[in-house]
Amino acid sequence: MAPDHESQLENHPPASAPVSPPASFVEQANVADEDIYEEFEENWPECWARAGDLLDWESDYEQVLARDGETRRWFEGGQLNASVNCLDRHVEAGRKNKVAIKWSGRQNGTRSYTYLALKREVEEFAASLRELGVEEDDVVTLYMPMIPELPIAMLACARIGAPHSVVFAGFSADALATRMNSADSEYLVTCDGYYRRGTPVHQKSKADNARLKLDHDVAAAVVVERLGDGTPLGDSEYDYSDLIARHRNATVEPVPRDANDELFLIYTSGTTGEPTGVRHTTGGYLSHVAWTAQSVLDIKPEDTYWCSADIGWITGHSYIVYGPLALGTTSVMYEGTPDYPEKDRVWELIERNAVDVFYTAPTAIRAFMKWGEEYPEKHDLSSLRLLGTVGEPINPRAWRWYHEHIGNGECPVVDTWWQTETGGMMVTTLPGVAEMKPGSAGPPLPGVSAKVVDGTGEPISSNEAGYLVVDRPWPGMPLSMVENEGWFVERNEGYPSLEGFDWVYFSEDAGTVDENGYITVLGRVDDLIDVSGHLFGTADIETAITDTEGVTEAAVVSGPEESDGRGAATVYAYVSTAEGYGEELREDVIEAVSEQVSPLAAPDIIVFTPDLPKTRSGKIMRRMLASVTRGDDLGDTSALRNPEVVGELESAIDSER
Ligand code: 6R9
Repeated sequence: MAPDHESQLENHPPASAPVSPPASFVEQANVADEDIYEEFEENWPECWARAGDLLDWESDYEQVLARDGETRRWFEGGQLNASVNCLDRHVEAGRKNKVAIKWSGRQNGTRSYTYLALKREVEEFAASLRELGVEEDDVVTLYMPMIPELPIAMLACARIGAPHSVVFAGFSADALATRMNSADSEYLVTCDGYYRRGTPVHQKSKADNARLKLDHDVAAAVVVERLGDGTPLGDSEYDYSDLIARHRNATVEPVPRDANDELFLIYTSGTTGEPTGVRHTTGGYLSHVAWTAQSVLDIKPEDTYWCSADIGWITGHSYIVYGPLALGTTSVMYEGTPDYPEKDRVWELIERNAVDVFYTAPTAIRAFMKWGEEYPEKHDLSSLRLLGTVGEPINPRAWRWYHEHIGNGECPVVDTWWQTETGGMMVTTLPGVAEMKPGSAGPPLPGVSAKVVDGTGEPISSNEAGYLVVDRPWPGMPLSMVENEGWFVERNEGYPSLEGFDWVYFSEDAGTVDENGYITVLGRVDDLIDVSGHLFGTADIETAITDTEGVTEAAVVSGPEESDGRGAATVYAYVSTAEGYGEELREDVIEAVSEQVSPLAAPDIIVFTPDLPKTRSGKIMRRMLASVTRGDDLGDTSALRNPEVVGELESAIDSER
C-alpha cells in the first residue's frame, strides 16, 4: 500500500449489526466495569500494575515502566519465576489437587495432571536438565507434538532460567536445524515419534537429520517415548522416563529471574521468507498473558478451558500454558486432529470435559461450518460460557455460525487480534463490557494504544484502510523492543512514515477503524490489491465471498496485469465450497463482491478448489497462491500443511484461463 494511494482508498463495508453480551454473562464476568478504559488511560503506565499484581514476585518491582534513554523496561527491579507462578503458588494455596492439565490423546487415551503432580514432574525434569549440563540462559529446543511432556519441559526450563525454543513438531529437519543454529541451542528434547491420522511419524529420525546440519554439537538430547517403536538411543541421548525415575521426588529451587530476563524464544510462523526469532520477557510477558486470560477469556480458577491451538505457536504458549496456568485453571490439551476419528471430535471433547471457555481459529470454524451443524448438534455444549477466535480475520458469517451453533446465541465471542511479537492479546472487546461487532476485532484493550494511520503516520478517518501501529509500549512486548533494537520496521517502500512518533511499533497489518473505535484487521499489508489505482484489502473481498451461502473459504490474490496497459491487476479468487455447491456460485460471488465492496473488486477469475494452501498454523498461504497465479516456480512447499492441494490448484487454474 503506497502512501500516494491513500486518497484513492475505497470505503470499507462496516461490520454487521452489533451483538450485546447477555446479562447473565456480564453478571459473572471478571471485568464488567466500563470505566476500566478511562481508569487505565488516566493512570498510564501505572495501570499495568493490575496485570503485574496478578503474579507472585520474589522481589517486588520498583517501577511499572522504567524509561532509560530509548529502552523501556516493564516491572523494573522485580524478580520472579514463571514456574512458581504457574505451579508452586497454586499448590501452596490449597489447590494441589486441582487439575492443571487435562490431556486427550489420539487413541482415546487421557492423562490428567493435578497442580501437585505437574509441579513434581517439572522439578524432576528440571533436575534432569541440570544433570545434563543445562545452565541458566542456555537455550533448550523442544521439538515435540501435543503431549504433556511439552509443557512440562517448558516449565522445567522456566524453573532453572533456561529459555526454551519450541519448534512445531510438524516442521522438517531443515526447519529444526535452522532454528537450532540461529539460537545456538545445544540442548534438544524430542520424542521417538507419534501417530498422525493412524500413520507413524518418526520424529527422532527428523531430529537426527537436523543434527547433521547443525554448525555446533548437541550437548544432550532427551527422547520421550510416544511411539514405542524401540528407537535406539545414541551418544549423548537420554530416555525421558529414565531421567525422571532417576530424579524421582527431586526438588529444584526456582531460579529468580529479573522481570526483563528472557523466558523463551519463538520463531514467527513465517507466511513469508526466513523465520525470525522473537524473545519474550519473564515479568512483562507473564503479566500480559495472565491479565488477558483473566479479562478477555474470563478464565476463573474453577473453569475448564480449552484452546485448540498447537503449543508450537505463540497462541499455545500464551493461552494453553502460561496464561491459564498462571491463573490456576484447568487447561485442556488435545493431541489429535478435529476430524479424527469423526468430525464431531471437538464437540465430543467439549461435552466430555464440560469445557467453559473455548478458543480457536477462524480456519477451524470455517471447516466446522463446511462439515455441517449436525456434528455439534449431536452434543451437549451447554457448559460453554465464552468463545474466542484468533489467527486470521473472521468473516461475519463464520462469526455468527460460531455464536449460534456452538454458543447457542448465549456466549459472547471475542475476536482477538495479536501477534507472536505482541506476546498476548492487544485488540478485542472485553466480553463483560462491550458489544461485539461480527467481523471487527474491537477496540484496543485498556492500556493498549493501537491506531490505524495513513502513509504519513496520521490517524485515519472512519472506515478507510490504513496501517495498524501500536504507539505505546505494552507489557508483553518482546525483548528487542525493551532493548530498543529497532522497533521501527525497516523503511520498505509502501510502509508508513513513522517519524512523528516518540515510540512506535508497526504490526505490518492493515486495518480500518470505525466511528466507535472498533478496529477491523484486514491482514498483512502485502495482502492489498491495486485495481486500476484503487486499493482493496483482500480480507474485505474475501469476507464478501465467504459470506455467500455455500462458500466455505476464499483467498484473493492479484493476478497478471490486464493487457490494456493500465497497469491494473486482475483479481483472482480461490474459493472452496461446502458439499453440494460448486460452479453455480460464480454469479453469486461476483454479485456479493460488487455489492459489498465494489464492482471494481469483483473477481476476474474464480477458481473453485477443494481446499486452500495453509501454513502449518492454519493460515491461508497467499504467497503460494500468488505464485500459482503467476505460474512461478513454487520452490519448497514443505512449509504447507497440505502440499497436495498445489497440484490440484495448478490444474484447476489452467482450465480457467
Ligand atoms: C496470535 C497469532 C499474527 C498475524 C497478525 C494478523 C493475523 C491474528 C487476528 C489476525 C485478524 C484477528 N491475525 N489474529 N487477523 N483478526 N483476530 O496468530 O500470531 O502467528 O504471529 O500471526 O495473524 O495478520 O499479524 P502470529
